[in-house]
Order: sequence, then structure tokens, then C-alpha cells
Amino acid sequence: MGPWGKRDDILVHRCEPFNAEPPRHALARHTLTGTESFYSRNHGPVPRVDAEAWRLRVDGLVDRPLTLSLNELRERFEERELVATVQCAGNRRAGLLEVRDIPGEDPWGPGATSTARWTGVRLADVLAAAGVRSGARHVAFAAPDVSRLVDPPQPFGGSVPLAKAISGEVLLAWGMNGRPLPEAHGAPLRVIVPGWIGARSVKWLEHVTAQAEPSDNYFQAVAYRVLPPDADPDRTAPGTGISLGPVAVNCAILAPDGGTPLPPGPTEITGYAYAGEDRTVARLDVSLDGGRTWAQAELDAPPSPWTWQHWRLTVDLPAGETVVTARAWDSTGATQPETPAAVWNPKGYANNSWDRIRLRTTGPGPDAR
Ligand SMILES: Nc1nc2c(c(=O)[nH]1)N[C@H]1C(S)=C(S)[C@@H](COP(=O)(O)O)O[C@H]1N2
Ligand SMILES: [Mo]
Repeated sequence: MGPWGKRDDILVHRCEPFNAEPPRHALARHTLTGTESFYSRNHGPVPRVDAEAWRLRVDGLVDRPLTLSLNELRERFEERELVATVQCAGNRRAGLLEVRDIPGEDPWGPGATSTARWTGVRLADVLAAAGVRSGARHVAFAAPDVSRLVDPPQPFGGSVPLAKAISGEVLLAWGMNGRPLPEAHGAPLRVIVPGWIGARSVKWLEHVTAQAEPSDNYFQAVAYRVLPPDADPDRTAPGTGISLGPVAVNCAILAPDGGTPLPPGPTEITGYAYAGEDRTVARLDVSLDGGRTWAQAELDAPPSPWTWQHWRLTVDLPAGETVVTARAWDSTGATQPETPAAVWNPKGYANNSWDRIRLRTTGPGPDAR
């Protein structure tokens, strides 16, 4: 087994903090990602949380501040289940790195996207019990893990607007795929903000605050923001750039993965497509000629409104080398930009450009005599 209970062939970007993603083939054809395959993204060491002593504090602009043990959370609020995809804003950064270097950030492939069944309670129910006061516009989440990748070191946190926080879909989760939440995924309790960048799904949650402004935590106010290409990310003031929230439509080719030559002829191409927030993927196009002509893949219905959708198309793979290109369209008609250069930004977030994979066939190529 790999570190933190992960599969042996998990691709480890860093051991400390632990950052790892499954290989493409591990995600292919699976609507739910097994916990051993689910990517893990951390900014600091996984904190040791004593679940017995742990309490969730809910305060700020509320009428009745709450302090809740895990048992109290379970007893006071109705248990909910939700299948939701979590996608890191750094997903597919490797494509941006081919355009220009991004110092200090890991070269994530398309595996920083995974889908699990989450169990917990609605944040909306907990906030209703606390009685959010008028004047609150955002709900902030704070965690105890401290990132030493930032100078000076910063604890992890973030916030979402009140409207998202009180939508039914945001969960405070203690369960993942029918088991207690593993340590590396935020035990005893984490937020799941479906349809938003993974960074808002704060792990090891200890503190929920209703407030007038977004969180001033480093990972909300400084990181996870799209800066103009020429900005210096180490010298930007808090609040600069575009704060990332809902995820833009994206896709990846998962199999074949280009690793080994294939026989020419009928070949099934398969992958995921994902449109954040309440959008769905409406169409997935595949091209064998770099985007001059496209064929439409068969697209699965999402298992919940908050998940990726898998797709497949059998193509006639010519002998030699072929670049397969995929692009998705969402239910609002938005599609993906053609190149990573078009979306390059200094921290390397939100690469949703067309996915491409180079396939080679076994045997003689078309030029062979
Ligand atoms: N406390 C805390 N929460 C966190 C993080 C973190 O480093 N610390 N990383 C965030 C980021 S950037 C992502 S993409 C998701 C990853 O969740 P996972 O490790 O369960 O896949 O957790 C988010 N929540
Ligand atoms: Mo992330």
C-alpha cells in the first residue's frame, strides 16, 4: 500500500506535505473513486486531531453561538448523503507548466479530481440552528493545519458566500464512501462545497464563522486567485486578482493513457468531464485531427447534480501516431479554451483547456513499406 492508505501506484508529487494523485487508468470508468485512489492535496502536515476532545465552534454574526462535539452534531441534525466530485484548482497544472514555469507549485495531471459518497449534515441546518444574523454575507471555515510553504507560515482556511453556505448541498462530512473520514481527508469533520474548487472544502474543520466579508485567510485572500500573467504572485496584496469559486467546464482523457502502443483499429477512448456549480456536461467532443473535425462521445448522466460525468467513444485508430483531443460543453453552452497558453496564470490554476493525449500503435506506421 502507498502512503496514507493510498494505492501503490499513486503519483506522489510531495511526501510532506502529502500531495498525490491517482494515475489516469485508476479513475477511468469508475463513477465513484475508491478512497485508496482519491487524490490528496495538503498545504501542511496532516494534523493530529483528538476526535474526543474535538469541538466544532460556530460563531460570528449568529444569534446562538454553538460548540458541538461529533456526537452532538450527529444527534441534533439529520444525516445526509451526497455524491460529489472534488476538483483541485491545480488540476491539470502540468499543461500550464509546458507554457511557462510556475515555481513552487506541483505539476498536477488530471487526477486532482475525484468523486466520493460523503456523509454528514447540511451546513445550512447547523447555520439555521445558530441563527445567522442580517449583515452576514460570507461563511468562513478555519482549520488547525499550518502551511510552512508560505512565509510566514499560515493556517489553512477559506470562505464561501452565505448563499452557497445555506444551499442544501454544502455538507459537514464525517463519512467518505461509507467509512469514517480518513485522517488525510480531514477527520473528524470536513466541509464539502460541491461544484467549487477543492480549496473551499476545508478539512479538519474546527471553526465556522458568519461574517460580513470573505475570509482573510491566506488561502482565500492571497492564494487560489487568478492573477494576470505578468503579476508576481509573491508580491500581490490580499484581495488582488480573481477569487476562484465555481469550477469551469473541464475534461480529461483517462484511457488509453498513451503509455503503451496499441493495435490500430477500433479503440475505445474514455474519460471524465465536469462542469462545476449546478451546471452539467451537455456534450463531449473528440477529435483525431487536432480539432478540425469532431465526433460526439456517449456521455453518462451524472449520478448526482454535483459530479463529473464519464464518457466514451470508439474511434478507428490509424497506424502510427495520433493525437486525440477532447473538449466538453456545459449546460450553459460554455466550452473549453483551445490551449493552455490562453489561460496561463502565475499560480497555475484552473487549466480547463482541451485535453490531448498522444497514442502510438504497434506494428508498422503508415510510412512503412
Ligand atoms: N485544512 C485543510 N483543508 C484543505 C486543504 C488543506 O491543505 N488544509 N487543501 C484543500 C485543497 S486545495 C483541496 S483540492 C482539497 C483536497 O481534498 P482531499 O485531500 O480530500 O482530496 O482539500 C482542501 N481542504
Ligand atoms: Mo486544491
